[in-house]
Amino acid sequence: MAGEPQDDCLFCKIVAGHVPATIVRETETTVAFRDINPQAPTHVLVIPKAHYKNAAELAAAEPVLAADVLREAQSVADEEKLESYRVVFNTGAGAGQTVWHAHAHVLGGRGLQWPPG
Ligand code: DGP
Repeated sequence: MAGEPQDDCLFCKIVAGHVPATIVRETETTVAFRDINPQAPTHVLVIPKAHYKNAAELAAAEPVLAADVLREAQSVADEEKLESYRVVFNTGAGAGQTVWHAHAHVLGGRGLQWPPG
């Protein structure tokens, strides 16, 4: 069920501490950890602890929690001293989503091209 931990979800396992991750921030409702395959000098994923399959489902079900994720993205950028950065929610396989637990990519520390690939 949406919002409940899923046994087969990698990011739920990171939230539970069953899969290791380099956690950089944690709040009551969110976890931020370094991406295993970084695409920039700073590449941190911010996730809600509750399981929603993508950002749209998260925002529809729990808008306050979606705002928590965005606030944490800013906190990561502050801690990493990023003057400019990008927050990305890949939504759907065609956009590159591979993990079906909502997550914000926080990317920075290098110049970022627009439009993205
Ligand atoms: P996306 O492609 O938008 O669904 O992003 C999923 C990201 O998750 C991708 O950039 C790689 C990252 N990732 C996948 N497996 C792991 C893992 O086991 N640990 C960490 N830290 N990141 C992972």
